[in-house]
Amino acid sequence: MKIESIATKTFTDQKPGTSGLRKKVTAFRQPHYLENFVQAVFDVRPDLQGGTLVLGGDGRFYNREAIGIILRMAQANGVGHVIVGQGGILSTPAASCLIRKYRTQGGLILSASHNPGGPDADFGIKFNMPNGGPAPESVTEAIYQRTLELEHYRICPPSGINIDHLGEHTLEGMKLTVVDPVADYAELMQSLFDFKAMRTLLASGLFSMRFDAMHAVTGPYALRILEDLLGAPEGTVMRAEPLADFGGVHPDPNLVYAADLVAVLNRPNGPDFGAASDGDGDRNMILGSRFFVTPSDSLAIMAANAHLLPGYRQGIAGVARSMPTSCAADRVAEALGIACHETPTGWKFFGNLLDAGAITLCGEESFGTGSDHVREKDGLWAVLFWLNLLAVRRQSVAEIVKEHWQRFGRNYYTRHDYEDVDSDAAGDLMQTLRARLPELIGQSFGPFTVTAADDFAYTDPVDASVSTGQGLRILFEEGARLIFRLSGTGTSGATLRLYVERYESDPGCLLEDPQSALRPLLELAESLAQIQHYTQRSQPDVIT
Ligand code: G16
Repeated sequence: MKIESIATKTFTDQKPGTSGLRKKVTAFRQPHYLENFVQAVFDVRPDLQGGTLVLGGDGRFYNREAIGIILRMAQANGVGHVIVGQGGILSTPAASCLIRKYRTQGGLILSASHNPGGPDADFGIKFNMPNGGPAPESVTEAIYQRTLELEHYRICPPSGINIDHLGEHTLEGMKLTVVDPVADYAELMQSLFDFKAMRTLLASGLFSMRFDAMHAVTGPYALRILEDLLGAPEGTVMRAEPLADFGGVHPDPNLVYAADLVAVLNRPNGPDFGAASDGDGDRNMILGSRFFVTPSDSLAIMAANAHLLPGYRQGIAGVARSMPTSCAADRVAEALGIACHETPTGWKFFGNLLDAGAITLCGEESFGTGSDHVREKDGLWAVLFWLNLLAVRRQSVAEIVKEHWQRFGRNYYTRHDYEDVDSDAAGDLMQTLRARLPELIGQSFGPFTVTAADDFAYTDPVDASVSTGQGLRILFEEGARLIFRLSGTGTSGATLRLYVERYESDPGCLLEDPQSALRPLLELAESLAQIQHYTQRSQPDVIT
């Protein structure tokens, strides 16, 4: 076997963020850039030598080229077996499913998630561990350190293997299996949910749904599961064909970027249930007829109802949410007598808790929910969870949510994003506010009295690792919170996220518009942090 050792130069910007290395396609296409990062992964994960690697991505621009390069590098680095999705396609949760099912030594997932695709848009790569979850900070840091010192990478010449052909291929020194990207994942979903009940609901003539795949990776998954296996009528899945540039749409399932779906659900006599997923299929948005379910509420409602679904009939061990996610799930956990863990933003922080059996469900405000079935958040899983729930409870989405608020109270919640802000200005805002935090404690601002203010730090209860600098929190009496964070997933400038929450238990005050219910806190956030001054924006780019 011919192995070439290619001289590379050091790149200083390959530090993974919230979820792997995300950069512009133009950065990844610089000579040796992708190769440098991939070689660092092989160097810090020696188990891959002679081991099995799962490989796939969300089909965005540069996916196929990158898969070709990684296959040649895997061969040169002595990987024994690569399992690749047909055409290089794997949704992020499906990749996690394959890593776990075939007990592999890990996986490389190519995606910039909800960020746009195309030659001038975004790309990304991350390594997932043998448990199927994103590498923890200790591993991403080791990969980063290795990228800084690498001088050569190893690569074989192109093999001419066609990754569109299903089945086993033998390359010199390495086995390659091209798998149907959907089959194993669909089988896992059938083990968790009551497909018969969902089929009955969809065939009843009393219910209809729409799923927006946003021209991203979930198209083939949704077509197979919703239309083929569950019998939903053709056309239920909209924008089903995965495209390298996502058809020019921003594949982020929220009220702004999935506006077409929202419009369908807002029509008189529109569908009863609507859902969307993102570029790589791990995020979800849940809608009812003229009704939006916040991801934080969705997690709480899942926790309160999990026992109604086959995969969770025995109850849930515990629940976890990221720190900026609303505290709605905490109230359910308390009622169920189970623990609710608060972790930093980033799915990787749930991994240890899931592996230890401390939690069954977890979720984030950033449109991510999941369970112990894989080690990634899972968009279609969340959609099936809700569909199964609707089939069991035979109520509308809005009725289920409103009943939940009546029982547990409502955590009014919103997130305001200021995108592509000047990085220095965003840093200054955070630094100035951080310095003011100690003096805020005990102060009252109108009806709000500050009980605590800090820069969130987390000690993992399983391995005692510590993560600091995870977001500025200002906590008020009676469950109100203001949180400021800089995103770790953007690819240009800085994105400031402001998260605002207030708890309401008065049964007569549960149906207000969140933006008005939270207005006084939003004004307080502006006066404390001078957002307009630092960002030079009069309003956020995205409100969810
Ligand atoms: C990633 C992470 C999530 C995180 C989200 C937003 O999601 O996996 O855990 O909540 O980014 O992170 P940030 O606020 O730092 O931008 P995805 O869907 O992009 O992989």
